[in-house]
Amino acid sequence: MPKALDQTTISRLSEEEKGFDLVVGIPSYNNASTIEHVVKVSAEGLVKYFGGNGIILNSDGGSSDGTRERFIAVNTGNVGKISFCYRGVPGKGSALRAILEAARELEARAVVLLDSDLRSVAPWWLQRLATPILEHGACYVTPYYQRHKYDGTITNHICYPLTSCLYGKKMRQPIGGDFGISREMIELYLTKPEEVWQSDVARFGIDIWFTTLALCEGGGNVHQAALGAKIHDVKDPGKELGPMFSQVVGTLFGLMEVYQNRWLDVDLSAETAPIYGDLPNVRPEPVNVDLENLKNVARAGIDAHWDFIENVLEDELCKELKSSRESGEIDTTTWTKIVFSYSCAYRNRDLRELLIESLIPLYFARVASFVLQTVKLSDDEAEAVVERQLELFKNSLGYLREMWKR
Ligand SMILES: Nc1nc2c(ncn2[C@@H]2O[C@H](COP(=O)(O)OP(=O)(O)O)[C@@H](O)[C@H]2O)c(=O)[nH]1
Ligand SMILES: [Mg+2]
Repeated sequence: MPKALDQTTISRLSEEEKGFDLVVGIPSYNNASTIEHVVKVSAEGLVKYFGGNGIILNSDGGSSDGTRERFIAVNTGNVGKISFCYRGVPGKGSALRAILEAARELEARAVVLLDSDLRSVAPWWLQRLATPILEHGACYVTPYYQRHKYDGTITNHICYPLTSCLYGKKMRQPIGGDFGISREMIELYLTKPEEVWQSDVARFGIDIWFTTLALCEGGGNVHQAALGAKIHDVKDPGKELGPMFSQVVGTLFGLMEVYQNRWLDVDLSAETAPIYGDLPNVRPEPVNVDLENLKNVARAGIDAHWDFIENVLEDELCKELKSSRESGEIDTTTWTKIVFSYSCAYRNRDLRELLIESLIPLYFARVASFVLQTVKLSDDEAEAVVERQLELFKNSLGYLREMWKR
């Protein structure tokens, strides 16, 4: 029985034909100014690449700016569309749960999820995200975008290096938001217990949860879709990313315990998941970072949490960190050990809230340091810095394993 769909929506879905090749799912919460474009592009993509064999769903969180009305008003020709409000914990994860449930009701072969604040989305994105599933047996597809060097900071400094080195597949955008999901994975996600859907998975933890489960339980056939630039409503890391950070990183650390048998005693090579399609030659929009603000927030936060931080990290590491307390910057080596130490400590339920709270200023200091390190570098050169950071994570796995077992 669906949990995130209400009876009215279930009845509406039951009137649709069954067995679509593709469901396009668009979560929204106050995206009236951008959703129209995503809907138009989805309809075009469905017609052009899938012979119209699909439907567009909007799962809204109770927008007050007329998002749903905008969605409904778009003329999509013969392509059907349905908008509904999901039930459950307010958040992106609940919105996506409802889309998966709807896709299951419709017996769709695959779902493509597209964020409603996307401006660079194009019809061929659907083909790139769905074809690995429909034609090449993939269970799950993450996006592969060209992003500005300062965009995607949680991805670059935590999710990408940690997920790649733990689970043995490099997926450059594990929390990209635009995913392709197979029928098998839909089923698997929906069979997870209710308590999961009451956690941060119901919020912004959903993306890393999707990806981690696909890597650990999906049988290994995961792909990346070459999509070009991701242009959407960006957030300044020092000002707006706090709650998202806590939901994403809390979920990621929590899953390390669930799936410890996948990485604790297994040596993995971290090979790149196949990239489907040619990378278009595009230049992403620059993201502005308020560096002074970032460093100030970092310094103040590290100061405020110093006693706690000292308890979490080994003495040696604390000594290294003392200079960061003044500079508001953290280098890659120190950062790697901090992330590993925090992930170990996260097994203690009582500490979780404080751990995340105190990790945020440390993360800001890492981002500040990265910004300074790459200020004169092109996006490609900055990418090489991210890759080197991943290498360091990989080479330091022994440190993590030893600490985890202690
Ligand atoms: N239904 C619903 N959608 C949400 C909620 N929060 C975020 N979203 C949607 O999730 C997508 C990603 O959110 P966004 O804020 O752009 O996150 P970011 O791109 O990862 O920084 C967008 O389509 C949002 O509309 C929510 O509480 N409810
Ligand atoms: Mg966005």
